[in-house]
Amino acid sequence: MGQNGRIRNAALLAKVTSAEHAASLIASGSTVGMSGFTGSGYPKAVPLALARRIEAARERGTPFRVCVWTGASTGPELDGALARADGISLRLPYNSDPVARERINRGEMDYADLHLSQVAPMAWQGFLGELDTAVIEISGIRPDGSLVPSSSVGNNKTWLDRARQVILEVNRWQSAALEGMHDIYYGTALPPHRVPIPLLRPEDRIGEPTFRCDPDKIVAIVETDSPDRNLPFAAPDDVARSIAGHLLEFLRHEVARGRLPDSLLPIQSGVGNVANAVLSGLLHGPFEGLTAYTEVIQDGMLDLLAAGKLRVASATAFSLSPAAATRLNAEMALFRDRMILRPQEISNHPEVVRRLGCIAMNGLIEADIYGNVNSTHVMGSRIQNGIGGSGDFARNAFLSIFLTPSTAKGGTISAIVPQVSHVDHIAQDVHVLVTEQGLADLRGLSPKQRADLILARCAHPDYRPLLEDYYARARRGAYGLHAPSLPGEALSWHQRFMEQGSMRPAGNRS
Ligand code: 0RQ
Repeated sequence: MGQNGRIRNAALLAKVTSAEHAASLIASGSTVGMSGFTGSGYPKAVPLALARRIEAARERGTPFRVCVWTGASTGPELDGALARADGISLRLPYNSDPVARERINRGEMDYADLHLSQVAPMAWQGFLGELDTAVIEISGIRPDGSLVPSSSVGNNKTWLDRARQVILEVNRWQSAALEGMHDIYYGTALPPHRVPIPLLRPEDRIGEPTFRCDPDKIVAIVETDSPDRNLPFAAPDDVARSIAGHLLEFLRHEVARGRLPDSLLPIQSGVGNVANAVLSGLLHGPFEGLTAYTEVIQDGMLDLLAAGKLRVASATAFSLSPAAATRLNAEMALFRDRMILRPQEISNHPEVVRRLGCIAMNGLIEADIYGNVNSTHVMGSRIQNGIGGSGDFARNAFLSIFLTPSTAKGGTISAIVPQVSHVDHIAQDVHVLVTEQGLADLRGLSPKQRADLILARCAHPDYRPLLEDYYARARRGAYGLHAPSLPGEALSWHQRFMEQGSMRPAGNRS
């Protein structure tokens, strides 16, 4: 049934229409909840049609903008197209699209950067406002009308429940074998009716394999056959390999001291070069029977699953290179029973992260000598991406690790600074800091002990003397010697970069 065989319910098949017609049902000024998480499972036809409609409206002199809520980042057909058309008034809860980022940083588009686990509960609390339309990519519709999720789950359950009207994109590109892999938990509630999330191990299934949706709310169904935004993966460079090396040595040490089990604890890992290097280090490392309780399943996790090193991976989305996506689709039988995709309020749930004792591994923009971390704002005011799930995991992890090269922008910026220009993760949530220079285990240390260790182990040699000089003068300062600082001077490093293009003082540009 259905042009692409994925719509197995006759009443819903009758609602198949064009992307243009579906987009015509979205009103200017309304709020649209779209699917999508780290470039997977986002709608690919309706947002493009909506962007064309917005551009046509502008040419007629009628401004047309919508609020866009998603799971996390999407793809160029959604954030890119709508931002290019200047069609987004407010975006939440995460963005990594370069066109949207520019608009946000030019002050032309509002952006609410939220903890990803909190978005669905906030939508239920009501202060975000009404949700007018849900536009959700799925991989199929069952005869009973239940919806088979696609390559991400994100906030889709909540958008389908909260929206006044629902538009579906049924994407044949997504593997039919995804059916049965998802675990959609319907037990969440607002206080005072909250109950414990009954998830005790990463492999536990506590919900249903499909989304429920009132068929009367479904106003349009669009059939597509389009790939996710799968970006090619950069192979780990020497810096990433060094960071991974320090971290793996530390994990071995923690196991030897009896502070971690042999199979470690459920890992959460970000995406990108450094995370990739850590995962390939685990592939060749001594740990067996690993588990992952994380946001996204990336290439390295597939390799670990295929090698039998990783027993199970629980997440809310895939984030794969084109080669890995092709591999997953071809070898789904090998992987599917060991992967679970859940709503992001569960994949990132603080209660579950704390109970399981996750090992959180996240990137950063800069850390200060006391271990406070800025993950989001370059020079304190330009948003890079957003806090994403890093706060959900870092605050609640058994072991919260932050990983970064010690410099950025060709060495003109030190990632270790006297004082971060924006704080996402306070020092209490940063247990371990790793750069290619070394690893600082900050657990249980006082501010001055942390500073000594970060300077010695993590700072780049080009910047270490400058940091040591600052810190020595701060320790002679008169105001407070618990966490010594020279407030007037601390942010001068950022000032220097903005004025001179380097954090090194003039005359010190070797
Ligand atoms: O910008 O591409 O213009 O050169 O920031 O930096 O080095 O490519 O590193 O991709 O790991 O991103 C914090 C942004 C790091 C990411 C951040 C510039 C740098 C480059 C990217 P260019 P890199 P990464 C897990 C939980 C928050 C969300 C999160 C992030 C760009 O890790 O978004 O953790 N984290 N989610 O040049 C100025 C500095 C800089 C700097 C880097 N000190 N000053 N610019 N950059 N450091 C998510 C999942 O599980 C999916």
